[in-house]
Amino acid sequence: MSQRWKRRPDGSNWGDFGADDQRGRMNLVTPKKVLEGIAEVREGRTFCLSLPLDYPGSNVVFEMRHPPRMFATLRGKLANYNFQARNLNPDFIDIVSDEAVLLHTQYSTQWDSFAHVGQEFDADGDGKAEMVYYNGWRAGEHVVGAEQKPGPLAWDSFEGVSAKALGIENLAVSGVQGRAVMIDLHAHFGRERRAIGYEELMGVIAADKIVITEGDMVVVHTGFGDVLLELRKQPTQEAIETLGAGLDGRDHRLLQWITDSGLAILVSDNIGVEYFPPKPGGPGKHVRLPLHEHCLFKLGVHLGELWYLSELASWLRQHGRSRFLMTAPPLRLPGAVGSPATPVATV
Ligand code: UVW
Repeated sequence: MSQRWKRRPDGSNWGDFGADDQRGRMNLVTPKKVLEGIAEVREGRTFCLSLPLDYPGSNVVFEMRHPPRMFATLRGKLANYNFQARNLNPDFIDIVSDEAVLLHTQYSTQWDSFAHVGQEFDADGDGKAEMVYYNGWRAGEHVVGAEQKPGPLAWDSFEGVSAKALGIENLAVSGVQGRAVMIDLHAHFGRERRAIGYEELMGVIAADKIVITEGDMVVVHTGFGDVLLELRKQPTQEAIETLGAGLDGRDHRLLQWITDSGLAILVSDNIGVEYFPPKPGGPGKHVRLPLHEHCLFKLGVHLGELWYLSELASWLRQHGRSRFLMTAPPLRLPGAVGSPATPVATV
């Protein structure tokens, strides 16, 4: 396939992994990196890095994202839940339960695919911006939007959306296993609300003697996962706006560090990895979410958000370590722009 763009965004790597690439920096997670991750397994101890998927609770964090809703499937006209097989044959004694779930894919512990955030950008060089995503894949043609079809239920009103390219299944098939490195901001800044720029990040990396090499998966602990658990599914606007650190996407040196470090993916236990709501940008046209732009749109770096990292972070600190084996596939759900995850750390 020939390249889909004539101009690529400044600072992007479009085309470097091939004209059709949909894996981005996951290309750097080679068999050697998986073996490096496995070499970090010394105790055989595992940590679940997911919140319960019904956290944060309510829709206060993002108005459009709601907790999972579960439904019994139907068996004839009966709910297929505690269903007595004697309804099929009086001699049967089995009972069966089965469900369907309405799951907002980015409600809780999740991955962002590259189809999550694109940009109005003049990739074909005709002087007019078009809607494009990583590597020049296009809105409409590849990331196919909804017909504005009214429906009786909130979730079927805009049916038919699908990322025909860049969907999260591309991440799933890569396995998402390799060496990961913890940066523990919480150990240095506590729950202070703080936009972490390049200088502060480098300070933490130096103080904790952290080494990141090409193809490592980087995990940033802010303590926000504990905040959410303590709020017991009743998050408050105040907690969201006053607690926890985030990476400062408006700091160009921090973005350049993401480029130069060779990190393959970037994860946090906070809402959006980056400081959110972001600091004001501009003047002139600019993006709302600069770290999302840099990672998802320019570099092909998947973002993991709302993970649960506290137990792992404290274990690593107690044992003087920052590296571990991470295994974190999303759902292999074709066409989805995001996915819940149940990541596992092994030390
Ligand atoms: C933000 O909007 C901060 O995050 P996302 O949409 O990736 O969950």
